[in-house]
Formats: sequence, C-alpha cells, structure tokens
Amino acid sequence: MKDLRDFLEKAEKAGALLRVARETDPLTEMGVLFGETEHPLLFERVRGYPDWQVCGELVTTRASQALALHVDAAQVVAELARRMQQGTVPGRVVATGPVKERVLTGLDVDLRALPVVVHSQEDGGPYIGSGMCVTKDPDTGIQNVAMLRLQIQDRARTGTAFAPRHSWMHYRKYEARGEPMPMAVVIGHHPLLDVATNSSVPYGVDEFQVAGALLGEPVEMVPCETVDLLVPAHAEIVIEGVVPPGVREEEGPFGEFQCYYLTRKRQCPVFEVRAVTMRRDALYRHVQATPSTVEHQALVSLPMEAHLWQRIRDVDGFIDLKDIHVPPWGACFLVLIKFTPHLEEQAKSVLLAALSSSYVHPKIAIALDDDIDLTDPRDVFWAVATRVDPSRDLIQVPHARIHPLDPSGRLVTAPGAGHQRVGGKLGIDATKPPTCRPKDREEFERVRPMGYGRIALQEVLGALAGLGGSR
Ligand SMILES: [Mn+2]
Repeated sequence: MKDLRDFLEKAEKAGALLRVARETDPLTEMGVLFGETEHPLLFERVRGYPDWQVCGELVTTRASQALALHVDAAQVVAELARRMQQGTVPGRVVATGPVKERVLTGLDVDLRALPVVVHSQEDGGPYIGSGMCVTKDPDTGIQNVAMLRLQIQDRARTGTAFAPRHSWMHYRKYEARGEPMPMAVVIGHHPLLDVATNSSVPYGVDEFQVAGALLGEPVEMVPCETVDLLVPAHAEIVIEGVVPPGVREEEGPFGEFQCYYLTRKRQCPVFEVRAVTMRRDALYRHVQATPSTVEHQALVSLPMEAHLWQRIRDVDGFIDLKDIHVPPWGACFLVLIKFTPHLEEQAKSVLLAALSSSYVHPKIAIALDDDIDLTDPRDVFWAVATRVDPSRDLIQVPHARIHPLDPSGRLVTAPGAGHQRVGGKLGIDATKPPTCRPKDREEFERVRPMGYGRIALQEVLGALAGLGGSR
C-alpha cells in the first residue's frame, strides 16, 4: 500500500530524509526551516503538540520526485507525462481504513489541536496549505480534488480561498440552489496524490483517479462520517464539513507561491467543520508556500512540466523535445523548453503552444537549444544574450489572460474568489539556426574548455586528497 509512511520509509532508506530531533515551534520556526531545504524534512518533536510529528518538502527536487515515481531523475517529466496519458484508475471503495482510527465529532472537533504551521511573516495566522479538498458536482456526482488554502479561524471553522476553477464551479452550483456544499479536506498521503491534486486535468476528471494512474494501483476509498463524499482510507487526517451558501467572511493575508501578499484581506466563503477523522498516531503533512524554492511551487510546476511535455512534443506534428523546466526561481510564470530545431521557425510554434495550454501560469516562454542546461540560469541567460535578435526572435501577445496571482497584470474583476487578470505574454526564441541550415548552425557551436567531459576538478582534488591517505 503506497501512502505517506511508505514514501517516508523509502526516502529514509535512500538517505534523503532529514530528521530534526530538536523541539521546534510550528508557529514561529518551521516556516523558515522548511524554506531552507529542498529535501524531505521530518520534525520529530513539535512545541505545544507533544503527540505530533510534522513533515514536508517531500517532492521538491527531481531526486525526491524520482523516488516517488520510482524512476531515474532524468526520466521524471517524460514518465509522469506517460502515466498521466494512461487514463484514470478508479478508486476501490473499502469499509474502513487507518484514517478511521479516531473519529471526532461535535465538541471533540478542534482544529487548533492540529500542529498547523505559520508559513510566512505577515500571514493572518496558521494556514493548512496541504489540504486536498474533495467536493462533487451536484449534477453528475463526480468528485473533484483541489489544493486550497484554509485559514484556521476557530475550533471548527476555516476561511477558504477558491481559485476560479473546478471546486469554485461546484460551489457556485450549490450556492445557486441555496444548499451547503459538502467538502472533505484530506491531509497526508503518498505525495503522488498531492501531485495529482495539482495536475490541471479537465473538468469532470477525479484527481484521485489520476493519482491511481500515477501510483499504478487504485486508491482505497472510504465514505465520510457526516457528508456524502469518498476519501482515501490511508490518509493521515480527514476534515469533513460544509461550505454554506451566501456566506462571505474576511480571509487573509497569505504569502502565496509567487512570494507576494497580493490578495491581502478579502471576503471569501467559509468551511464549517463537522468531523475530523485520523490515524491514532497521525503525521501532519505540511506544504510550505514561501520562499519560491519550496514545495508549494514544485507541486504546481511538476504536473505543468508533464502537461507541456505532452503538448509540445506534438507541435507541428513532431518536435525533437529534450526537456521542459518550470524553474522555481520563475514563480511558475516562466517556462523553459529545450529541443533540437530541425525546421525554420519551429521555435515560434513551440513558444505559442507553451503560452496557451490548460495552464494559465506561463507568461514568458524561452525556447532553448539542445546544448543548454535548463537547471542552470547562467546557461539559460547566456543563450538569451548570445542567440536572440530582439528584432526577430520575440513574440509578444498583448492583452492576454494571465494568472490571477501575477501582480504584473491588470485586475479585471473584484478581488476575492474567482478574480481574474489580463496582461501581455512573451515568447523568446533563443535557439540556434535549425539543422536544415547546417552552415549557419555551425556558427553557434559553443566553446568548451580543453578536457571538457573527460576530467573534473572534484576528481583532481580527490586524487590530491588521496595523497594524504583519505582515499
Ligand atoms: Mn479538477
């Protein structure tokens, strides 16, 4: 059974898990500590919450993503794209599971008893940022899962902030009928469930069934106690309740993934909690939102990379695609595409495809040739500086729809759930001339230092150190 514990065990065996034995405070210390590592982190002693452990940064790096997918790091994007194209694997409904070991209802419910972390300095308090929020379409009964931020307001009440996507469509349907929307918040499972929840699959596709395809096994599901929804039986914690119609309360501020407090305080729907079910020794799984090097961004960018891999590979029939990267330092608004251009202006088609997908995030796309390392910003900007003719190699799209949390855009609807922004988009062709013009392409053959690829300083230093007897 693939769940959170199984993943942490694998990470530990691979030597990738950092354990913190010092007692650490979730309200004042963990935010910055999570932000300082990209490796899976487990706090074994939590100040003020003696029965709890807190973990996070589970799939931030290619190495830990590879661990979750059980492939080599170089294959992560292509393999994820392959599994996402396989179709969904329906969950298997079972009678009960570990998440039902403790069932708390009525006055036993107290969200303040959970070690919810304060992410950033000016946040309006502790926020659950790792909640996989399950809702269903009242017409079709098909469930949707989205990672929405939840501000702890009270013993049994949180603020919610819907993105203008699928769960927001559900809420609008319930609200039009004057009915409360049932919602269940799932915290802590195998991180591929978190990845699936953040994948931009079309409306009507259940993200937990996508998770089944990513895991290669059906997710075991159990019925909730107080609402008519199914949740994973091997989760750590499930919070059940309703989002009532017609209610808006102040929510925020919360430092978002792009590292701005853009939404400040605003009026949002609320989540009224009716029950909490969890494992007897439940682990709290955290997804840190800032700075821009942490897991919140990786969970958005990884499925985006896989989606763009599928999309761009088929542009104009076939692209000789090598790699796609949505780098953490680009706030999810920048896409780097590495391929070998064979035909004239192929890069322009690639750039247009990257800027128009099922993701609204990409605002700037850069096409790069097969000799560029996408994980090295110096390499990327060397290519931009030496291969781009701005009078020929730029595509500008004025007045496009951009991400609602991109501060460079103009707000066109009131801030709050469902707001939108418009702004320009930019494509940069930093590739060499295509292979159909071999002579021109040759001009751009890059200089490599003598010995490149044959020897490394590390080896030389190691050999010197060896003289001292350390090797
Ligand atoms: Mn969805």
